[in-house]
Amino acid sequence: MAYNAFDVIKLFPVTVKNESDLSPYGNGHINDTYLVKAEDANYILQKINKSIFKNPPRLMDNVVLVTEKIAERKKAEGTYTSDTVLRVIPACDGKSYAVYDDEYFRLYNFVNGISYDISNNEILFKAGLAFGDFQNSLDGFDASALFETIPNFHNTKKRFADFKKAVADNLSGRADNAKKEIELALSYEKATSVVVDALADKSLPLRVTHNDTKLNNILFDKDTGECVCVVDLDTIMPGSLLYDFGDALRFGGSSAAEDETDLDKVYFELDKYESFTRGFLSAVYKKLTEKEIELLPFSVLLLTYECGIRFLGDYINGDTYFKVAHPEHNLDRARNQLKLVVDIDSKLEQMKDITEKILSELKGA
Ligand code: ADP
Ligand code: GN1
Ligand code: MG
Repeated sequence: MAYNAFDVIKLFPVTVKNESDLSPYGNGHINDTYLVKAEDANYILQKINKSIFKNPPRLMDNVVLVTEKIAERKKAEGTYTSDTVLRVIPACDGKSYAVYDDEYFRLYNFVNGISYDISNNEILFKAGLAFGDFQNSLDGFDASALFETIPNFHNTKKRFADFKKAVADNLSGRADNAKKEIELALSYEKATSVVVDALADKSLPLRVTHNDTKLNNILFDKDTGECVCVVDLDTIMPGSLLYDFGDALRFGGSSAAEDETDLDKVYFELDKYESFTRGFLSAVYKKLTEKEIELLPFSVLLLTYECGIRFLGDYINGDTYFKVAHPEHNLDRARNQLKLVVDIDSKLEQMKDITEKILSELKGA
């Protein structure tokens, strides 16, 4: 680490007495996150991963735009409080970020809530409501006002091409350790064009979406269990609502953590699908098109597959993208996601029946 977070925090208008008042925080795979215990309150300091987000100032323009819009909405609803709504704390020079040693940092208020890596039905229902409500809050957002922070982020055709290139280049020399997984991944090529092509021919609507709806990007009140706030706004861009639905269930619908290595413990849980879907649809069902509804179950397969090939490609590329805790971490994650893909594939009909049941309940209600 080429920087000392204690020096970085001096670029922001908060008073922190000791180095020990800053500590690594959370389980994100991308940015460096610290809890800051300042004199007046707690904060979250983050180093933005600039090898992934190539233009941090423009990324921060997005984050400021979106957080301000959400704050306005909460104020209008009368639900705004300073520790439940995410806020960018400007640096001493007034910018939404600070530069230290050629790296970009930002400060947020600490939102009083906890995040989960493994879920139960109650949490998932609330997560569904929260992501559905978040999707509604992006409605009417001018997509052209948003910078595309990672172009082609959920372009599964491009992801597949990148994966094939990783296998062909085999930069780490580790492709031989993953022959079975590569073969399985390649056999799903047909799935990769379904959503991308439908967005291109406009049979699916382009919306503004969160694009990284994993459960630990929601903060819950640890006493009441209610969802407090959706965080990790770095990938808010135009996309399909199916990305947010599918990615949330990729993570939340699993019986196990994303890096569980005992694959007998990894399967897709239909009751979790039902709980999340009930929450999500109760927030958004009125605006869904028929094609979006039809593709809800498939989107879970697609986003799980996409993540699986991203992990596997990163393993073969030599772990240049996701943070890893040990050398086989990305391979473990990829095996886990691909196991889920096969299981989800065998459950698509049941997922469809559950979706229809929930929709008819909501429409009858
Ligand atoms: P990454 O892109 O690396 O996933 P996140 O922005 O998701 O980074 O932050 C990592 C974790 O830190 C989140 O999963 C969440 O648990 C926690 N977190 C992020 N922002 C806040 C905040 N403002 N208040 C409280 N916790 C936060
Ligand atoms: C990353 O940033 P984080 O940890 O919330 C990744 C997601 C993946 C996820 C897999 C910007 O999410 O796309 O689905 O890991 N975020 C980015 O756990 O690539
Ligand atoms: Mg995150």
